[in-house]
Amino acid sequence: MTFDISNIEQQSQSLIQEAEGLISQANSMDELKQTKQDLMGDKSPLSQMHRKIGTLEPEQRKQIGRLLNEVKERIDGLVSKRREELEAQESLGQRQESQMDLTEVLLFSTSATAALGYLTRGHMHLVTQTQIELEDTFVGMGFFVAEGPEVETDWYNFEALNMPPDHPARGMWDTFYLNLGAPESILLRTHTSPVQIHLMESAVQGEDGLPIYAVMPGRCYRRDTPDARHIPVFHQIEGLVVDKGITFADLAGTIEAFTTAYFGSSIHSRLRPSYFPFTEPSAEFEITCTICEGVGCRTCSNTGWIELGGCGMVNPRVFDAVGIDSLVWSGFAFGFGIDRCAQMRYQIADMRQMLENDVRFLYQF
Ligand code: FA5
Repeated sequence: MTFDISNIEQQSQSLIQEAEGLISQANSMDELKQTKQDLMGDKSPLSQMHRKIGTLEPEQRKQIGRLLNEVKERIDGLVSKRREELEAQESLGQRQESQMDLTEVLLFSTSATAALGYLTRGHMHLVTQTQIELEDTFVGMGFFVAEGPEVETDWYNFEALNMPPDHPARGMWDTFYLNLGAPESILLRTHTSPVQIHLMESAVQGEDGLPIYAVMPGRCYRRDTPDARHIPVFHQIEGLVVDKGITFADLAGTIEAFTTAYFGSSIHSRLRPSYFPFTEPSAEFEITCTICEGVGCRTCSNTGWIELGGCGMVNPRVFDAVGIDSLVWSGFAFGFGIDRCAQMRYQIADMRQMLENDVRFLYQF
């Protein structure tokens, strides 16, 4: 638009109307800046008009000057108003982006505190709860609870358990080594069985002596590829009984008594021949599938049974390693996954969920 001095008032009105339309259509600060430049910049009709004022008669100059100043102020006002609107929209958008989902608070809360909208206090992780329940079950059966180190020497994790260097059974456990080789390998224990060795050593050397009826829970580490039933850092609970006249029937009876005490009377156990270097004979023990209660389902591959752990009679070579006379004493040992136990008990499809720290998962237990 170019200004025609003879029609200045009408043209001022048209300019204001045009400015209103353009300014209201500016949807960002950049667009608004450009619109202002088009309306009021050096090349705008308004500036061109200002430049012409000098050529007018003094009286006309005053009148048109005032009119153009009013147009300029009006456009300035429209631009400022639109700027404020855009700033408000921008900060609302930012707040919405960074906003917490307050409905999650209710998700994490128990029904009692949900009404108040408060976060509940934290609670023990499912695996810790399961460990404590397992310990209680075994304590109720006459066992005591012992612990051992997570960082072990090769001797405790392998050699004393009848796996000398180069024994092929070491391959059963893919190991994280902290220091491989001389003078002795240091590693993260692959199972809780080395705690058997610590216990038997201190029973022989210390005051407690024999017999032993103990369970030993703890964290274990393996270079296992994570899947629905395996994680690289998991938990086992080991059992060890050393007494006079202990037989395989005691082992089978103990496993069955534990299974019904912990899982309920509809769940039973069975033993199947297996191999572990530190027990002879050895077995895998299975329990009735907790998902289908023995009928057969996908989880148990339609067998009705699920493997929980390994067991067997303490190998006399292990007794030799710790200085216990195997002609006088006999015993059994077992070991199974605490995480696997929780998975079975609470029917958790994928064990990896236990490590993800998603409180919506954890608060279910
Ligand atoms: C052992 O570790 C033997 N030490 C058990 C044992 C003890 C046998 C005493 C005889 C006498 P195994 O590698 O099968 O055995 O592991 C036992 C159980 O630990 C498994 O059945 C499973 O429940 C659990 N487990 C093993 N690896 C993992 C893993 N990567 N993630 C979760 N659970 C695991």
